[in-house]
Amino acid sequence: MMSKPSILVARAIFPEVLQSLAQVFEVESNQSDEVWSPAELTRRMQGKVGALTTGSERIDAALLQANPQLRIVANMAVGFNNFDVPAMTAAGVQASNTPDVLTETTADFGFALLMATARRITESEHYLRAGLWTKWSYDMFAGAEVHGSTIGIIGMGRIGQGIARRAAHGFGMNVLYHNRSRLSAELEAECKARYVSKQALLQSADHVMLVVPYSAESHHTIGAAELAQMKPTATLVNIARGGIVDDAALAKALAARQIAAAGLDVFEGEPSVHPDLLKVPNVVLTPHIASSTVKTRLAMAQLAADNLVAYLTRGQALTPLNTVTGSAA
Ligand code: 8YV
Repeated sequence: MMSKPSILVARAIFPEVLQSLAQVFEVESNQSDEVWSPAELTRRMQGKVGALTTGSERIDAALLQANPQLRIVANMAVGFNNFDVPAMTAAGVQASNTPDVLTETTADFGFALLMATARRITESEHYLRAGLWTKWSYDMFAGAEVHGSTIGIIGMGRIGQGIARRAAHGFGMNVLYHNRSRLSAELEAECKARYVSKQALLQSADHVMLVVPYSAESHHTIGAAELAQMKPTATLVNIARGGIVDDAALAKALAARQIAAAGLDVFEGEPSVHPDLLKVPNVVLTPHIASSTVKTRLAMAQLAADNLVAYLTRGQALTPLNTVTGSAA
């Protein structure tokens, strides 16, 4: 009998997904969810033809060079800035991600963070828990209106469009967007979204939502200069990636009330959070959970696993990020 191909599952995942992988592969797993250094990850990859990673594991030229047997890395995330895709292609390694299965769940969370930020939900809860609530008052935690206001979405991919639909159809919001390319007229009409320059968006939006993928080009899309263009009553929400916002500049702007509030699910250098963000009250902070419902995280893990099986048994990934020559199983 032929031995099963060996794969690495680099982080803890749903036991049922691990079990399904074990039917097809010899699996080395990490169910204790240890955080491996790059050197340890490189070492664990030895002898593996496939790997399942999350956004926290970096796949770069050095790791690929030390593992010439590797044929596919399946990311359990739609974002893939942890992958050096050109290096993977050059090394003949298939890259895959998990698009679509998380779109609506992540758009829901973007809206949740927008509501919590505009309506000061966590700030007021902290006040109540601290025993400071002694009486009702007319302006207690008075926040910004959401329904009927203007949202500016930067990054109009699948998740951005999901947020636009919620904003336009559910909350009667005026939707502006900025993106590298314009949507088709049909999609713009469906999302009731109007394309504007980044500057016009920053100047007129009551709520700015960031849903752009991270790249050298999108690094610090929002920094001191952009924050200065926003309305003093505006809110900013980042559900995209750390590094898209200059967190130090944002903390300063929040402390100075240059903008009203921010909601952040992602951070530069996470899981570390800029200490100045922890000091300001007008920011809602969550630990990178936008896709985290049981159903969606299971679907993401299953799709990543299915990519490994499809590529290593049939030579074709389901949601590939690159084209690899000589990919036959
Ligand atoms: C993941 C995400 O949970 O899909 C993405 O790009 O940011 C999240 O949904 C995270 O990257 C862990 O893989």
